[in-house]
Amino acid sequence: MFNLIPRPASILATEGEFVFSNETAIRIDRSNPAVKSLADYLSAQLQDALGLDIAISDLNLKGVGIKLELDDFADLGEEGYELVITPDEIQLCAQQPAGLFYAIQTFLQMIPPTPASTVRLPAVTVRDTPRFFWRGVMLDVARHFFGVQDVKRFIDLIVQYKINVLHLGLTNDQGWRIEIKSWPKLTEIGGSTQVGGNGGGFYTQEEYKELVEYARSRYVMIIPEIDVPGHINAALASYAELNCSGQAPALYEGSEVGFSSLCADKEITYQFLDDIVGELAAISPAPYIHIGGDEAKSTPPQDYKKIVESMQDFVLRYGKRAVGWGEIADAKLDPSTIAQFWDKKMYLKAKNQGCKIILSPANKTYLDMKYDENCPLGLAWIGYIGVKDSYAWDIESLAPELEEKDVQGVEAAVWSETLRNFKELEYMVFPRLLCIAELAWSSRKDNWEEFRQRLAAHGKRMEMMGINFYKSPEVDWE
Ligand code: TNX
Repeated sequence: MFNLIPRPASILATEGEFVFSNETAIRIDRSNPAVKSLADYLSAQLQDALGLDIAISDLNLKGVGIKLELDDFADLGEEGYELVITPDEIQLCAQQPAGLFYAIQTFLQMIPPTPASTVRLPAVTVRDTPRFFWRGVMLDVARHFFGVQDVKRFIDLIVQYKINVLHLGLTNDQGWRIEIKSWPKLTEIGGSTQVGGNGGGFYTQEEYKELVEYARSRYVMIIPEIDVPGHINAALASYAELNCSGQAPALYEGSEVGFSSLCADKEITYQFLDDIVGELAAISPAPYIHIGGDEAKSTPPQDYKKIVESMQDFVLRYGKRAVGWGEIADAKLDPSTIAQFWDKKMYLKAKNQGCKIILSPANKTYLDMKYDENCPLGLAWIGYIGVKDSYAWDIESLAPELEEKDVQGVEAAVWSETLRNFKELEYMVFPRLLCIAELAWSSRKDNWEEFRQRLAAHGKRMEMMGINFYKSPEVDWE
């Protein structure tokens, strides 16, 4: 009926309809600051969607309205919600503020993208809880840098589909994007360029905190990634003493992978990692730090283990849990560490060490892969990924040895070697991110035909938001 993405756990049509008017107000208990700011958010979004100035009034006052309420709904958990539309009122209820935020996202998707002068919503009861706690997307800001404004827009776009983790790839061969005060040349030198030259950039710690706060207010957790021991040329170019040879290599503006490595035999390598994790832990409230670990093709296996294990130790010592790409399972992992699986059966070694797994299979979730051979952007090393490809998979088809409980969640990845600006990024991310979001939130019901029809209705919505999405011929866009 409403073409919601992700599909809610249950949706039941009831009698009648709710009609918006000038008297429609948002009604809340003003003493709760989280609810108050959710009401402000909803009011601003409705202003955009309907052109109606919707006041915020007190829960106890009589009148037609949209009620936002926290109550004791234990079965809704941290993020679940109930959304009830009747002819008399609209109720958004949850146990926790995050649940209310998702009720709001669902509600906003119910409003027609090009509303008539009088907006009517059919009566309905929605009860909804997520499948996974970790519904993520990784944004590579190292290959091409995306500034604070771009990242904020990205957050605004992804939360509509109930994504709650933004993993920022802050370092790579081509750039170091986060200020580290004890190692200032990382950004002075290492942040000065990007793929193809022309630009570069980095976040100061203040800007990073601003992003974290912006994300937090939208119930998104930012996970910072410092990729070691490979993908490290930007740091090696900034500090000669980090190199085994003692010589700094040139900055790198190409797109190859696997050629750089930290030096396992040097004491300074561990001082460097300790300093970075310490500064990062101080500005990042998220309980996880991502340590990379992928494609370290120039690091001998013994050195790889030594560096990954030390990095994991620093992360634990600063009170965080480590996340790393699947390869880290070659090292000895703490069971609290999470392995992000992208290829082959990498997940088995991690599972055998008692670790949880994040599903990011490259052939389904790497949103920098071309849609098809005509796609002007993107890479194709794992093949093309059409919209249906990113939708039609699940744990049992992908990783039959894993059970639902082994899986921490699902994460898409937006590598940016070929993505020079935000419009190009949007083209690769949308609509495929909606497929991943559905997989991460909705209990599974693999039905491409049904999903494809719901997706068709989102074309107008994405247009209204100015998203440069790919109008895939697999979907009959409305
Ligand atoms: C693989 S698989 C990478 C990235 C590249 C990406 C390009 C993995 C964890 N890393 O370094 O940017 O492919 O598609």
